[in-house]
Amino acid sequence: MAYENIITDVRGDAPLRTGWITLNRPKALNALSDPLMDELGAALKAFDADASIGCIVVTGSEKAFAAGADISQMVTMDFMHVYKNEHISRNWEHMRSVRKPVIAAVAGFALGGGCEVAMMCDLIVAADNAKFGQPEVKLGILPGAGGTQRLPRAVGKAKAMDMALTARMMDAAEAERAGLVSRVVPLADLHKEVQAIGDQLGRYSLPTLMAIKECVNRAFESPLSDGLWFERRMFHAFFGTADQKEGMGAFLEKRTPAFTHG
Ligand code: DAK
Repeated sequence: MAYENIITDVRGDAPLRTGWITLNRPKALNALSDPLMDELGAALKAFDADASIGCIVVTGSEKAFAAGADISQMVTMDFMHVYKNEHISRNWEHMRSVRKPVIAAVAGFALGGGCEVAMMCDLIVAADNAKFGQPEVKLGILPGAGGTQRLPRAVGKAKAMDMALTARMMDAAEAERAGLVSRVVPLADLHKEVQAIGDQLGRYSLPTLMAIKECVNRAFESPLSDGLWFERRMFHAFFGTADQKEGMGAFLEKRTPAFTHG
């Protein structure tokens, strides 16, 4: 598929490489238009299905990860249009079905839908110029792609209410303190640091990474007892894998494991 709103490329030197998706509508600060979200979904699906890829990175420009859903596209929409066309859910939910780890590499603005897309990723690595916010209130709408649900789970009610009710932006340092982002790195090093994570994941067993992701996500969907039960069963299942024998064997033989992803 030829893309017009994103750029894809493959990077890294680990056995499993990293699929990069760069949001590329610089004139609109990567506003998340329908065509862009269609392409993002297609690229995520393609990398998820590619056996040579171990993890996926979603990034934007130095100025903006994404400044939100495209306001110029939404301004004339009415209820029946968004309802009948499944506005947002139709092409924003692909991220949730990706089984490989997805890293958001965020520089600049991650606002509204941009912040929500970042929160749908598994980890967020922020450049020191990153700014996160849910400013929808200023437009007379509310966060509609998970902002009222994922943000309080990440940063707690106090910060989430502050951001969503007042539209206050959080800088990278505050976002790290609050638990929204995993790491903050200098802007100049963002791609290098994120690729280092990609290379590290690319040397692990992919099914193990996928299972860890499933289990951690389960923590947000179920009571503790169910989550622990799910984790235990998954843990038991991994004693049936070649990668468990290889990982433990390699440790005891003091060598680097050569995982076969089986
Ligand atoms: N949409 C469309 N265009 C945008 C945009 C956006 N979200 N953000 C920026 N742009 C465009 C600007 O209009 C401007 O275009 P030109 O005038 O040059 O043609 C260009 O990008 C550069 O922006 P600025 O000139 O404003 O740049 P500044 O550096 O001065 O300011 C800013 C940067 C990020 C602070 C500012 O652009 C800004 O406040 N942008 C809007 C941020 C925002 O309000 N984001 C939330 C959008 S609402 C739904 C679920 C979810 C959603 C909706 C519905 N349903 C379930 C139905 C999600 C909604 C949102 O995300």
